[in-house]
Amino acid sequence: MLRNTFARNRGLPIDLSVSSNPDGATANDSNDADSGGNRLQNTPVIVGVGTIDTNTVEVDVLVDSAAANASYPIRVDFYRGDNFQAAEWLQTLSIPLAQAQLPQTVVLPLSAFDDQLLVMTATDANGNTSEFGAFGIGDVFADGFED
Ligand SMILES: [Ca+2]
Ligand SMILES: [Ca+2]
Ligand SMILES: [Ca+2]
Repeated sequence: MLRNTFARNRGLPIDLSVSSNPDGATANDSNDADSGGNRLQNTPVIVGVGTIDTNTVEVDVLVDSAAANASYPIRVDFYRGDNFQAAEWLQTLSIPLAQAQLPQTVVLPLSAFDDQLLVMTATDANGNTSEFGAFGIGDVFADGFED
């Protein structure tokens, strides 16, 4: 399922739940101790925005999954988003066990925000993929970049 596009789906392209029924967006829980489909793997969250230049943007991404609750390394896939769907795969980050629950800095093409949203998934080493996490361009420019 990784690196595919999901633009033709209706509703959430990935919807994890405790039961077998879709239940809409599932909130992240601290340390990711919850269980259910795909262990209810927490979605990646952007916790900081760094240098922005003409072509790239630096972001800090965090996956709040304790080592006991997910199999490391955890991979994070970044997509140019479109209406909360993943329109185009951009790049992958691997978070090793030694970096569990620590923010990771990645440099993304500014084109990641061409359709306003950066979309991310986290997948643990056992193939448990999270729901989509999204981060908006408005959040980037609200983070002290505006003049
Ligand atoms: Ca859900
Ligand atoms: Ca969770
Ligand atoms: Ca969990």
